[in-house]
Amino acid sequence: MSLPSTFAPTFVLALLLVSGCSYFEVAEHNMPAGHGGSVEEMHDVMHDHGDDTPAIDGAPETRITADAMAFEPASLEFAIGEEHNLTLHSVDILHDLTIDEIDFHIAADAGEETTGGIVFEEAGTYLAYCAVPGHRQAGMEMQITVR
Ligand SMILES: [Cu+2]
Repeated sequence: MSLPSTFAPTFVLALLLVSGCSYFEVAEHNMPAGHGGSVEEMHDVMHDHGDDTPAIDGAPETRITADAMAFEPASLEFAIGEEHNLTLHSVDILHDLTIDEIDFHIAADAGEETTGGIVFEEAGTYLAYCAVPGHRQAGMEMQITVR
């Protein structure tokens, strides 16, 4: 008996919640709060492990430029156990630098740079690449030698 009288208010409340929610999302997307959001969204699409690898305090830094589907330099060398920061500077569009074996990932949008720390515990040859769809296939790979 009481079903019709409770159904209507519940339905209206649900509508309000849904419309309130989507309005808030739209407003948030239109906020001029930098363009870091686009990189974060790409992360969510491309990776399930999310955020940039943090930098290591006080470690030496190597700068890497990403431009026109290539990394510069195209190869690097490190010692086993050496703490090092890699800074990725993207010139043209969103790029990232991914090293699967050490779960390393940093991304930089056009004109931005991002720094993340690396430590390799085992000697060998590692392949770093850009995980933005199509970029690795276009040649965005870098060889890292650890000895
Ligand atoms: Cu790229």
